[in-house]
Amino acid sequence: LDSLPFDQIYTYHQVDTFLEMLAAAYPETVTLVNAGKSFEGRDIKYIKVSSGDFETSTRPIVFMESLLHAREWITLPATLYAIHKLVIDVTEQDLIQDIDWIILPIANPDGYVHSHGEFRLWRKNRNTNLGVGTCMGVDLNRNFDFQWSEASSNIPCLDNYHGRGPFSEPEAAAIKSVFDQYIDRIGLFLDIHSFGSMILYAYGDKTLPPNALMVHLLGVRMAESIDAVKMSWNPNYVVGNSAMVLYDASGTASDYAQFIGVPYSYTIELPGHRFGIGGFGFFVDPAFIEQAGFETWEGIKTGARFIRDS
Ligand code: ING
Ligand code: ZN
Repeated sequence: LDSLPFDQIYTYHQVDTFLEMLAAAYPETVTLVNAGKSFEGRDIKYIKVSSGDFETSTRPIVFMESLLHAREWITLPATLYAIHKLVIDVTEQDLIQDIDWIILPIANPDGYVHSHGEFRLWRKNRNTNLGVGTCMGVDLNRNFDFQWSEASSNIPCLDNYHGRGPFSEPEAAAIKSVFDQYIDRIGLFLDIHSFGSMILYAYGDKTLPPNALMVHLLGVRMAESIDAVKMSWNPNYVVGNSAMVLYDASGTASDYAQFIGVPYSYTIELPGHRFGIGGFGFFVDPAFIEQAGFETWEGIKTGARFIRDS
């Protein structure tokens, strides 16, 4: 447990076991919670990390999540690295002194399992879409209740199919339940995706939140923290409004978080495989796994300290 190797990609089951062991080994700081069940019935677990009593604390919360999209495997070790540095190998005590954390490593368990066994480039969840069409899966990052269906697809066979309605998918609803419970304390939301080396913020229709200047500022600072330690062959991070930098999108988790009042909400696109072209950017270079965790952690720390101090 104290030497979780960072040179490999863990399966859903291995992560589940790890979280159970972690909660058992560190009962003072870690609480394991089940946010709900996936379409196929897998648990969607997250940990709460606090040096005090999480529930009665008034500390700001950093909420981070990964693998909302199944094929974005590199995001998992990045999240596990953060857990490692917060709980097991604590070198910077201040990060748990005045900040509480919610970390949800596998937001789309069914899709993730499918991407291991059946189809490596699967993105969506595994809803059977019975009565809607013959293709499976809903894009969980189009299923949140902000501008739902405005810039996404109603065709179940497409990778950005938004589902039957806002929060129709149990995986998106599970994340919503976390927001519902802790919205007053969540100061920073990080939805970790890949790939593209980008830090993206609201909104997916090119409009901006009222505090966009500050959101951009913190985005730049997080990017600078990562760029300072990144591999030379990877590009610098690009920071900006998601629709201006990338493409229009609606119903995304990070837009939803910003809209309901989380002051700083980002989608972070980790770097792709260095030899990746097209879909191959999702493949994982074993030599980059630990580095991905290490460099992303630099950005996360910058974000966490900023919201603590502001
Ligand atoms: N990219 C994100 C996606 O869901 C995104 C990009 C996020 C766009 C948030 C707009 C808002 O398409 C990946 N790689 O999933
Ligand atoms: Zn994604």
